[in-house]
Amino acid sequence: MTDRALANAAEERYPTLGLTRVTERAAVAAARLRGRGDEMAADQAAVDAMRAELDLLHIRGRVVIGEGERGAAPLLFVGDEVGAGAGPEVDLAVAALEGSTLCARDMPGAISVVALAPRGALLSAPDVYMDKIAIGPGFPPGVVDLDRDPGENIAALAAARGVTAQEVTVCILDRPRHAELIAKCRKAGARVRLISDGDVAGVIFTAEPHETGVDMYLGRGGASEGVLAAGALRCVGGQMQGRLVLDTPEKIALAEKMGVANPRRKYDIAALASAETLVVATGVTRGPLLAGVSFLHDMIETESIVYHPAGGTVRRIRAQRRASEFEN
Ligand code: VTB
Repeated sequence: MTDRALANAAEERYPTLGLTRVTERAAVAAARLRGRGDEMAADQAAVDAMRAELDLLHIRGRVVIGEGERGAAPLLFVGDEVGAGAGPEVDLAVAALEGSTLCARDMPGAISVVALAPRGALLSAPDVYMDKIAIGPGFPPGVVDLDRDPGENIAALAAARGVTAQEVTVCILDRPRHAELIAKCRKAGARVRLISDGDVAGVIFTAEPHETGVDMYLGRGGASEGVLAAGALRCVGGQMQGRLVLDTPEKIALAEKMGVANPRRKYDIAALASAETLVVATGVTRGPLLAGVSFLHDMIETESIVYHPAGGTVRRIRAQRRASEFEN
């Protein structure tokens, strides 16, 4: 099938608008708790809302990336079955509230995000870290590589863009573990955009450098977040590589149980998320990618972005709905 045919087939097969309602509803539930300092409550509200809405979709869904292992989370755990019980069999990766700290502190960049794909098409990532590198579309394959020095990657990206390293911005999670990485990027001449949380959005920023000002994402974040971001970035033709951080025998054993034969494997974007992955995200707090939820007099406004499969379309959906629709 051509990319175009694949995209059309997937659009017809999957409930695209329905999936948007899923992240909209979760985002609204979380946004009611913006700035209240209670991450757990915001997360719970988003999870409850997302789970309820997912069950209205005509899919036979299985959560492969969710809120935690079975038993560790009451809803949306890995293996949880969602959907109305008819329709295509699909796998789901969900982050009902990605950046719960951002939401609790009413800081930019919290989103609700879901990826949907045919069975087996998303990496079943264990709950560990992943080392990641990502860049946007329009570059020759292999222009950057996870195993190269950050300075080399920055120079290669700058050369491919026809600019100097000074004009490259790298997004990195602000963590002590990244001190050396940050220093290396700055030494190479790049600007570093530090984010306190939310590296799904951090990776996706590279998809639209003109909007977000971010050219490259580097560093260690959640593996689940890596898979979600890969689904979106793949749609626009971006590049990404990730490697699970399996630094203890327990983590290696856990990954093995989930089908990871080579613990040092460097996954490219296609291995993280297949070409048929559909990703939808809705803003909770305002950020470079999406507006946050606005509570108007009797209306609620949301902004979502839909990444269609197979190098397909990116759609932004701005919805205004009656507040009463979100009451239960
Ligand atoms: C990132 C980020 C998340 O965790 O994956 C990060 O996307 C990594 O973990 O929003 P540490 O906080 O341990 O560095 C979050 O910040 C929270 O899940």
